[in-house]
Amino acid sequence: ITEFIFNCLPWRYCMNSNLQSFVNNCAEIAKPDKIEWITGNGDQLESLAKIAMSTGEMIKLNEELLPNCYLHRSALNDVARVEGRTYICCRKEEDAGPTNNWMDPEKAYSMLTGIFDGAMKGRTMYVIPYSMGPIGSPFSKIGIEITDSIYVVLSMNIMTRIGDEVVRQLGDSNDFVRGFHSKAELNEENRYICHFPEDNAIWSVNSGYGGNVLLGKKCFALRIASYQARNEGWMAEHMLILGITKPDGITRYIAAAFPSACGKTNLAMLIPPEGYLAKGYKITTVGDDIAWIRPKDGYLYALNPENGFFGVAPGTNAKSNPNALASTRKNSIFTNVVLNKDNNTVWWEGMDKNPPVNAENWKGEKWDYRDGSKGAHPNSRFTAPAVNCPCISPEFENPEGVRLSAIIFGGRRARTAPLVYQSFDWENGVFVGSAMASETTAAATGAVGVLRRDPMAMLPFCGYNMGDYFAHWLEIGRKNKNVPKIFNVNWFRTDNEGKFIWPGFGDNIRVLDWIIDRCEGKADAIETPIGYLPRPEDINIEGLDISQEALREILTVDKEMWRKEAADIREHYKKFGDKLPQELATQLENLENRHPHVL
Ligand code: OXD
Ligand code: MN
Repeated sequence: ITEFIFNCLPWRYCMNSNLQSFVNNCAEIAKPDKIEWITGNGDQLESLAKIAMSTGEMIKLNEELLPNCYLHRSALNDVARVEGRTYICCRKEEDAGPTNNWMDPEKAYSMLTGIFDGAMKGRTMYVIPYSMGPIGSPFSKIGIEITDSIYVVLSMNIMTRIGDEVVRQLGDSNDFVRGFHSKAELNEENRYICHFPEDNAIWSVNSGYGGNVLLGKKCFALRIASYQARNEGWMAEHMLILGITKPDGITRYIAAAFPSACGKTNLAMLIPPEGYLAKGYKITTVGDDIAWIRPKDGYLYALNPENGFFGVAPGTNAKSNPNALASTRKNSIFTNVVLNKDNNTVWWEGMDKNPPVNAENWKGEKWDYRDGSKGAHPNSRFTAPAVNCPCISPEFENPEGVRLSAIIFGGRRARTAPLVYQSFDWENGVFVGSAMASETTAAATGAVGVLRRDPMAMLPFCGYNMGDYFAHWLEIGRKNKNVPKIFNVNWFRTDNEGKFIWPGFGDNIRVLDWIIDRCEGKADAIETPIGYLPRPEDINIEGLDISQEALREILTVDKEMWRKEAADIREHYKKFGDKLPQELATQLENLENRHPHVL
């Protein structure tokens, strides 16, 4: 069948024999009725949207209020990343490491070939050429995703740069990531997200959830790319990138790693409070989820490989993140949110205080908010083009990336971690990142609110042995003289009633301000066993409703809690065995030893 199909293809696609044989092989296994190449052309995308509307896969929303926007509902059993079914398939189990599921590549290919066999019968197979990063940038990399889902095609069009131009850029090169996706029957039992870093390949089957199927995102830009980055001397990280412009008019750049659904999008799009705006502070967004970071002249430069935002909808509102909300007002796709039947728009918990009365919940059932049930799924999402974002950085398309002043780690910790601290140096910063912990969220299946160690927020995304990953971080610091300073933040400390102490959102600029001043040697700090902390008076709380006492509380290092923390890190480190770099073992000892003296 494939010979016939190829005869119908535009000639330029036939130029690259590697590409041809990849598509051929996938078609032979999945046996689609038809193959369609995605050119990126507007007419093609529009007609695909029409097909998706006719099958119910997408619901067109109000053209006046939400032009060119759609609602998509996933299968009920398919609403988040499935870490338990996500595999790194490399030849040696040790190379996947203790934090990844591992499968032997031969075994994985043979099992998956069985599941993919005939999975696209009666369907069209779409071939999406895409670039992670601006097309042609030396930072960028090309992928080809094969899929039988129009939702995937339209979402990839938002999240990446797709189409003919990418194929032209690829030329006859064999350097592309081979992504093979089929929703198959959306059967949970046969759902697999498998990565073959040694082959530049990803096979994803029986899911339609963004994080599992938009293969450019987590699968390529983090899992495969982290492996490539280690071999090639750069870094692929789960980080937002923002620019902070100070009253002096100079913009500094910060990258920050927080686990999924801990506010990366909110921090990346922060709007400073009035007083700060008046002084001339401004935040611009380079990225909200992924940073590809390369050393140059001893500095680190970061680029966002994505072209859109795949953000968590609940809690996004005109106050918490007006920029994200504005980004979703056209050319966007919403997944698993509430449908307002009166005006054909969408709603989610935390959007405003007026849930629609005539509405359908994320499952498509008639929904009455008064019965107390949630209308949107807690992991419901928007997929919005970056160009829509009012505060998108002028450097967003810069093919060289932006030079980083600081790297921030953070997570949700009701206790223990203070509002902010600075690591003693790069090596100590790597220690801080390696020990990062956060209470789990709805972004992945499993229990919510459980504390887990999530090093550099990469636990679910590191494509190789995490011990080697720590070593790679250390090496980057050794080889580059002007690496960013490393900090840790925690916006989520609660009081005895469980209420957040720090206001967060726009007021987080008060902390970023201290961070930048520290980078430039302009702010004071006190030395504690865990790093440098601001004194309460070093954080500007003008116009804030927080007492000095409360601020003092979130800026203290509790001796007992940190003793427990150190013991828990020791436990966490055990799983890396002799892959744990000696430097980090020493860092832990240093932390343990500093306690009796300083506290
Ligand atoms: C995401 C995630 O969707 O981390 O960004 O799960
Ligand atoms: Mn993420």
